[in-house]
Amino acid sequence: SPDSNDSSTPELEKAGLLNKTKIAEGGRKLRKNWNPSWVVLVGNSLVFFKDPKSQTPSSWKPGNSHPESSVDLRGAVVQWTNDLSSKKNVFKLRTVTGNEFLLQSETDSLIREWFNTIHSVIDRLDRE
Ligand code: I3P
Repeated sequence: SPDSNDSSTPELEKAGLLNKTKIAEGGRKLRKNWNPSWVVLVGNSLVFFKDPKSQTPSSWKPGNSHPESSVDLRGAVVQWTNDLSSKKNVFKLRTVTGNEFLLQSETDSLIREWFNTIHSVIDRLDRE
């Protein structure tokens, strides 16, 4: 479409199903609650959707679907962790506001791709 490179329409960089739990809010520890989440990386944000069965890669657009929450990646940190979960393939995402999430997949290659992509977005924002 003619608008596909409009700066007001950030490019969808990645979308997929991950297991997610929030473990801290504003630096305060939360009780874990793992759930499958449809995760969309678009522009500087990671956007989480509930009900992954009803989501498709094209349904991230505002109006098509209701995000559960959204994370600003500017100043965020990602870090692999073996200590914060009994699950394998877990990395932690911490935002500047002190929100912390664990993201996990049973598929090694898939979670590595997510880590690398998010990491590169954070690096790009750090250099701006
Ligand atoms: C938690 C649940 C989580 C587990 C967590 C448990 O119990 O089993 O899946 O995290 O471990 O406390 P509950 O359902 O009673 O809240 P992992 O799967 O990531 O290990 P934790 O307390 O050691 O973090």
